[in-house]
Amino acid sequence: MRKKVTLITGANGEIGQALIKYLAETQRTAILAIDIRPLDAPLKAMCHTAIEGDILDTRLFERLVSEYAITEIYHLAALLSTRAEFTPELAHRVNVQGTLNLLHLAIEQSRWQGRSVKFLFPSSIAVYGLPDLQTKSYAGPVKEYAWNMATTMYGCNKMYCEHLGRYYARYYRQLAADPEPYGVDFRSVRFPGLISAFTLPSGGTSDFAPEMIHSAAQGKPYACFVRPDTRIPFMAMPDAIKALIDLSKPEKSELKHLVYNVGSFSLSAGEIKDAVQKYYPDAKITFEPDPKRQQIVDTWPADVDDSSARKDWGWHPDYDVSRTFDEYLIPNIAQRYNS
Ligand code: AKB
Repeated sequence: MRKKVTLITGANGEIGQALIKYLAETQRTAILAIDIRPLDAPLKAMCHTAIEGDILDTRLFERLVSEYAITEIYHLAALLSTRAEFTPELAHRVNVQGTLNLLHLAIEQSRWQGRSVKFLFPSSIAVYGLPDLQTKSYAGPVKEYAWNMATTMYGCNKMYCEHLGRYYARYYRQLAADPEPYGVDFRSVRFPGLISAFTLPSGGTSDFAPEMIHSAAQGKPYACFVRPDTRIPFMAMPDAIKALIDLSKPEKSELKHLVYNVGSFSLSAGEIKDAVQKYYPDAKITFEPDPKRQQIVDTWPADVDDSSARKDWGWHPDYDVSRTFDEYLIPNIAQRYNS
């Protein structure tokens, strides 16, 4: 008998670590974790199996298909927007070919299991590309179908992988003599900038928010790489996990779309500074915009319209700005740096 597992790629990443902790605490699912880097011991102990592996290694997936019954996949591995701009071809390989490898694994598992494998995919506000600040201001909270003009390799990758997911869900091998019996049960949320109290971001262009907060908590000065007026949507990491879990629950037939915006709160970098200095009045926070990274964030929307997610599967965030700082970030970050 193959062991029934939930597969998590990017297990060592910010979302991966938070998801493993949540699943280990709340669900009976056995976790098969994959990351290019070894998992820390406490995280590894929460998993049935933790593999140090590459999502580009198809031989690894051939082995996994023979050993496990993978009922659900959370495909979190990715090179984020800033890092991807230094190695765009590598980013494409990891972000797109890696996702294709996982979708193919899901199809093979769906055939063998006789039912669709659930495939949760974190997309991003990076798929949006507002042409200028005036349009960004007028656009307000954007709908899923608006301004899909990504300006980064990462945003292009996420947009294309949304389409790949739709293809594997509804049109895979559509002309074959033997039609595909079960497509992949692909489900995706477009995340805003995520802020974790327990991990530090790496390689994102929305990272100025968590970097500012964690620097203040360590008493370190922080030079913010965007202007104070720069506004994008953000979300506390617990709500990101809630969105993935809540989207995994409905019957496929209850979901009108495969891709949904999810939002929580929209803040400018200046407002984040004010919120941080409420708790760390001596925090030395300056603004030294990096024109190239600024240009990327200026194409991202000030906010997202998540009414479809609220209507179709009851999405609502648990953490608004105040609760994010008061109950989640400040107490946990203080513990992290003062223990
Ligand atoms: C990034 O900054 O690249 C990510 C994202 C907004 O998807 N955090």
